[in-house]
Amino acid sequence: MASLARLRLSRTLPLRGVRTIQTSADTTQLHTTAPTDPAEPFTVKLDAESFRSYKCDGPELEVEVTKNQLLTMYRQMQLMRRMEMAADALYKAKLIRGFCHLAIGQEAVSVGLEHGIVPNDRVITAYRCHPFAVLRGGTVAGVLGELLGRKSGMSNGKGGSMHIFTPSFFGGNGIVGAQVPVGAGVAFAQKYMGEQNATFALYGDGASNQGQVFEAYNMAKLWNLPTIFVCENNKYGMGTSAERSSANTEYFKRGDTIPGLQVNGMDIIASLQAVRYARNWAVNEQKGPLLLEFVTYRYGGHSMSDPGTTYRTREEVQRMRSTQDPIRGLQRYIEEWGLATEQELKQLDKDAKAEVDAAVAEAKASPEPDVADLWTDIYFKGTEPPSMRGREREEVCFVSYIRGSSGN
Ligand SMILES: Cc1ncc(C[n+]2csc(CCOP(=O)(O)OP(=O)(O)O)c2C)c(N)n1
Ligand SMILES: [Mg+2]
Repeated sequence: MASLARLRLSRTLPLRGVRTIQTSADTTQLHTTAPTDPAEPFTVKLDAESFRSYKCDGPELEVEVTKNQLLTMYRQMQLMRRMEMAADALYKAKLIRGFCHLAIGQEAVSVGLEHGIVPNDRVITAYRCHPFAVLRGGTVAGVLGELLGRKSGMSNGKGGSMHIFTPSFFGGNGIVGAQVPVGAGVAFAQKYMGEQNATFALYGDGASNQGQVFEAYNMAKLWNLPTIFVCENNKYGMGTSAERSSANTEYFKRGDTIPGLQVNGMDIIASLQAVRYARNWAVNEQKGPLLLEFVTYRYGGHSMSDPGTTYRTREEVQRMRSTQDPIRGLQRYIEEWGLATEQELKQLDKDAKAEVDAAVAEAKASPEPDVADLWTDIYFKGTEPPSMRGREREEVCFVSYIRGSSGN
């Protein structure tokens, strides 16, 4: 459809004569008629500018989706945004302290990623981690409880915003870039164990210049690991624009011998297709690592202490919100293709808000950890090891525990 949303973020890129990525949220067209059965697949066609590839062909523009899937993605993106908005309000009410980084505007990346992978794949990211934690098996109440430092939190209230995990989600990491080699290591384990899975290691445009990122690229390529390096290019690293920090802002081309794919990260259907392609590349075709760059945008500041308006204009943020929003983009598809009415989508919004309100109440009602909990673990429930060496004076040897002795 023709709309204001055709405006391209890529106009701001300084390189002349280089084809730029489409970053509008609503340029996908219905290819075949949408069926009445909500579970029956139908085909849509992405804008030709949705991807740019490097040393690979890139995905097909025709994407198979179902009504159920599109509605689920819509509800989940709304839920993620509502959760982050609740975190924002709780922070401003001084109920959340410390670091807190929100991903409002970037919902098509987390939700699109989740829909393109399987539960046994692995995901690891930096501190902007709340949506991934929920989508990978956590709950909104568990994330908000963690942010509030309550017992009901996913790390029992002792990890805080940046340190949330599930069995398939390796956090939540505060040291910029450090999660990238860890992600390559997780993929190494998958390959070593003969699993048919991949690891998606996410990092930002700011992190992308770190030496350890390139070290991880090298090992992953050398050993043909199923690692998908995912650069969430949201245009800024704290208050520094990508153009000011990176000599080469085409992050998908920075893997040297590792092929890459740049994708419109504001269109959830393009995001989904890119993730499917990447997973197929690493798992089914066993071609080793791939570098996936999502071109996206964060509406808020870097963290709660950053108003986000000193290094970019209010107009820029407003323009992105009003013309390229991923949730509004999917809403347009759903309405135009006759999959649901505006009223039905409003009801999904209301349901998401009610779920988040209930989660806030649940988290607030949970007590803070006991002082004795200073000595207990912070594992996601059900994944605790049977024993931890050195936790208490009596517990001196984990190895003897495994051998079947009493553990003393
Ligand atoms: C090793 C290290 N250096 C610096 C910091 C401070 N720091 C936190 S976030 C950040 C910017 C990272 O930006 P980017 O990778 O683009 O991620 P985004 O915040 O945009 O998601 C910096 C420099 C840190 N946490 N760790
Ligand atoms: Mg960034």
